[in-house]
Amino acid sequence: MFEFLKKLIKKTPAKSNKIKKLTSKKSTPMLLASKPKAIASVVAEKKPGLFSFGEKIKVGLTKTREKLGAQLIELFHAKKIDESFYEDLEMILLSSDVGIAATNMLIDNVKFSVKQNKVTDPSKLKSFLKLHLTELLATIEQPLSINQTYPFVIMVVGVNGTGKTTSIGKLTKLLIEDKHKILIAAGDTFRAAASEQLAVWGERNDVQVISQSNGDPSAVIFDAVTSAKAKNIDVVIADTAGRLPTQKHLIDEITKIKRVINKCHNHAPQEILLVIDANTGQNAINQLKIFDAALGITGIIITKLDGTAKGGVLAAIAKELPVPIRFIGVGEGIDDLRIFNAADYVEAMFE
Ligand SMILES: Nc1nc2c(ncn2[C@@H]2O[C@H](COP(=O)(O)OP(=O)(O)OP(=O)(O)O)[C@@H](O)[C@H]2O)c(=O)[nH]1
Ligand SMILES: [Mg+2]
Repeated sequence: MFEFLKKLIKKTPAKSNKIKKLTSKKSTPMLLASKPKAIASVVAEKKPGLFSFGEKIKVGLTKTREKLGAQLIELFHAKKIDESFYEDLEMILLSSDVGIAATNMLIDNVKFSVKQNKVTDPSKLKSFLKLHLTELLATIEQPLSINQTYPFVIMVVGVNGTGKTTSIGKLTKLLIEDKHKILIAAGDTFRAAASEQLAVWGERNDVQVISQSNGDPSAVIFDAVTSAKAKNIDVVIADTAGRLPTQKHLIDEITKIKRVINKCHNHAPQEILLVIDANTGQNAINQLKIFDAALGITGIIITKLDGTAKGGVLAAIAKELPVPIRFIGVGEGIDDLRIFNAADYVEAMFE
């Protein structure tokens, strides 16, 4: 795990036991172990942007917060806590993309807290709602850990236009800041412009991009992993073409890509990141289910949280198919990728 992440996690308030277990696992990043311990934290100190999760996500979630906030203010001004109060709360959560299962669970938990604390004033409920949402989201707060056999291969997959290539550009920068040597594989051979787009991100980060004109995606990524082994590269990030969960032949193709990577290096790919556009709403769960069944998704990047996304889909994921949210995208720029932090996220949604 990045050293600066450990710092960040320590700062995070009350978590469920589950997440405590997840984040307290003592990992010994092979690469960082051989370097002065301070390096990553020095990098982090020089880059205050990495810590400004709260601010950027707060700006990003302005529209969500304004809408949600207005609804909640009205709700919390209700005279008493009764069934119609909970029905209104249910509607608010559902319209924020939280999904039925997570909404039911949150309402049950809020009801329990109300009873236990003998609360009768509706205005006190906000803190319970925040608490239980944070607990739920904390179960999928598990940062990326680059601590397995090298090269560590990250395969990036998802539906068309969700932000895969852009996220690779941003992630490359974060990993370079954590002192990793990176190689990018242009595994989207479907569109001619795709490798050009990736080449631009390669230049911005001063990182080599392996591509082939008219190449087979599996062959391009195989070449990149082989080259990474020869050059002692730590991390290979492989882009792939966008595909819909309904396009069976393309889902089959991506499982083949995974198999080929595994033939080149039997621990790889160590990470399969699904990139989800936050504006997708409840369809995100469907995307996750199909990509997970085909590939075994190990982590998620939620992009475009700076737009008009309602933001509740993360809670739906936590409840229905809890795959760790590694990062969130809060803009199109190279610094607009944030390590997901449940407490800060909930704070940005509500306050
Ligand atoms: N506002 C905003 N825009 C983003 C974010 N991430 C990506 N984008 C934009 O979304 C658009 C699509 O991004 P790409 O990275 O090309 O998406 P992709 O998934 O690689 O697309 P395909 O390869 O065509 O499937 C671009 O205009 C990006 O700048 C984000 O977090 N916020
Ligand atoms: Mg792309």
